[in-house]
Amino acid sequence: MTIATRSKKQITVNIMSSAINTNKNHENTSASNSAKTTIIIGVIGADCHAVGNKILANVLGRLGFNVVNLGVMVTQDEYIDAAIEHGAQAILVSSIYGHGEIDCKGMRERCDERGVSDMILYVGGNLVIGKKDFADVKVLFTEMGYDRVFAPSDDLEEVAEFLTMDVENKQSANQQWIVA
Ligand code: B12
Repeated sequence: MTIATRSKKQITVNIMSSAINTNKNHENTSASNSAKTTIIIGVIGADCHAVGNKILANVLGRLGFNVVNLGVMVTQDEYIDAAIEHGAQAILVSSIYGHGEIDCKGMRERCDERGVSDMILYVGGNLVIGKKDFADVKVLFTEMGYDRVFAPSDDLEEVAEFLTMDVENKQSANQQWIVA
């Protein structure tokens, strides 16, 4: 086994052992609380698929985000409550069981109603039932107001890069607005 293979295996073992730990509401999985960007994650609706959520929390925490993990079966208002409570810059919604279209609809409008119109909204997972062209899925969720839409196989390091870029853009847009 090469060093490269061994370290990849070790990372997988670490992630999987984290995935079987008991989940708690508002669990904070970041390496350090001083991380600048706070994100809210959770699995929406009646969806109880827990493994991907734990992996997301673990990986994004290790990549330097302050992750507030709401776990599974999260309502739209619970995400927004947590985002307001923790001063989060982004909400990452997961949907795995195929009912994403129903559960995720109205989230952008709810953010507007709750006074957090500039919240960055990402969504990912198995968003619709069965096999559908992902380009169509992307259009569907973008039209609902999600800033970015991710397939299950998308690279989480790239997700982190998008997050950093979108947060920076949001902050500079807010600063321009204050100056103007
Ligand atoms: C384990 C499992 C279960 C377990 C869940 C146990 C648990 N508590 O976790 C049980 C048996 C309970 C279950 C139940 C059901 N399941 Co199930 N389940 C699975 C299975 C086999 C594995 C899921 C998993 O852990 N994957 C591994 C993780 C790592 O992947 P992931 O969840 O996709 O998450 C990754 C990505 O999606 C991505 N991601 C996720 N969210 C987000 C968000 C953002 C913003 C980003 C960037 C990325 C991202 O990152 C994650 C980490 O890499 C899958 C099949 C499969 N092979 O995927 C079916 C599957 C997800 N289940 C399915 C279904 C239909 C169901 C049920 C509705 C079945 C039923 N009729 O009862 C119920 C739903 C129950 C409920 N209320 O949620 C379907 C969903 C079909 C669809 N979406 O079209 C699947 C795909 C099986 C299939 N091929 O039909 N299930």
